[in-house]
Amino acid sequence: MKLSVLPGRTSAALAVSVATLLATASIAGAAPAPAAAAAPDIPLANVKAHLTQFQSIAAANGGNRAHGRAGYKASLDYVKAKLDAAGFTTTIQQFTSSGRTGYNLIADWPGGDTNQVVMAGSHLDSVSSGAGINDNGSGSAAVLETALAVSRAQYQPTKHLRFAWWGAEELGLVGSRYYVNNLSSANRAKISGYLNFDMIGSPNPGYFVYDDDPAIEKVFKDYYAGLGVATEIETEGDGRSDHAPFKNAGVPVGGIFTGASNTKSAAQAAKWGGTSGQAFDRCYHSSCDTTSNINDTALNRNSDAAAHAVWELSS
Ligand code: DTR
Ligand code: ZN
Ligand code: ZN
Repeated sequence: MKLSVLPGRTSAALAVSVATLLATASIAGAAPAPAAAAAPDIPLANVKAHLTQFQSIAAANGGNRAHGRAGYKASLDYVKAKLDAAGFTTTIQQFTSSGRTGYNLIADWPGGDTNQVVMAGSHLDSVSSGAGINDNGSGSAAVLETALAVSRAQYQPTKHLRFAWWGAEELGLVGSRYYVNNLSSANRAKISGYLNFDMIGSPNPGYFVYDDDPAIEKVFKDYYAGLGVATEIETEGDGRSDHAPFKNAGVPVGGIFTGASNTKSAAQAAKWGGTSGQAFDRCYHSSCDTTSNINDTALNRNSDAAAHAVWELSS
């Protein structure tokens, strides 16, 4: 049985854990079943630090991080540098859309069965009207921090982990569709699931779970149930984000979402808090989608949900 020592555990705590384990084993007469490695907590401060970086990048590059603009490439370079330093194998996939060059960033975590690939992704581009911090800095930062947590833990799951940051989602899922269309059928068949994170920190949040693959949906719903948080099926636009090309290619997909321009109902406000009669994100696709346009509780819960699903589905 491999004892994974998560960063931050004191040696005393580890000693207690080992002693308890041995005691249990000796009492029970048999070693307990190996516990599935649990995902570590994703520090909200780390996720928000990435959002601050994305906002600074937008401010230094014409006010946005849109496809084909300097702010997008600077965002990609920021994310790639973090992943390279953390031991990922990164690949930049280039494409052209609307006469401008776009880029996907793919990061593979070495190890695991490459015939069973678990992917987690988010679009990194914003609209041209603003910095795109909730849409979709929130998903991009959560996926980045989940990948960095894998590195910190030196997690070695059974399945192979691959993370992706898509370009030109706002132009019509261009980057993710380009990726899927350029997979061989053999490589496409190796993807056992794709998890999508697009808008997961909305200021007036709902807790929506994609109702696509039932097994993936259950992982998310069970996670929130453990927090005592009610969830609803995502209905604000099936197929309106980067999971759609994977789903259309037959890959099991899932994801979470905190809402965009739809209005929160009184019943939803009663169970989730926030303001009824108001959009989940009043700054959707607007210049006010800044670091002030984030609900910390939602971002915290959903970053942890992302890590939980990655650990659970790859173990
Ligand atoms: N297309 C996304 C916003 C969006 C709308 N409906 C959903 C459902 C699930 C995820 C995202 C979305 C965007 O503007 O990036
Ligand atoms: Zn958008
Ligand atoms: Zn989005």
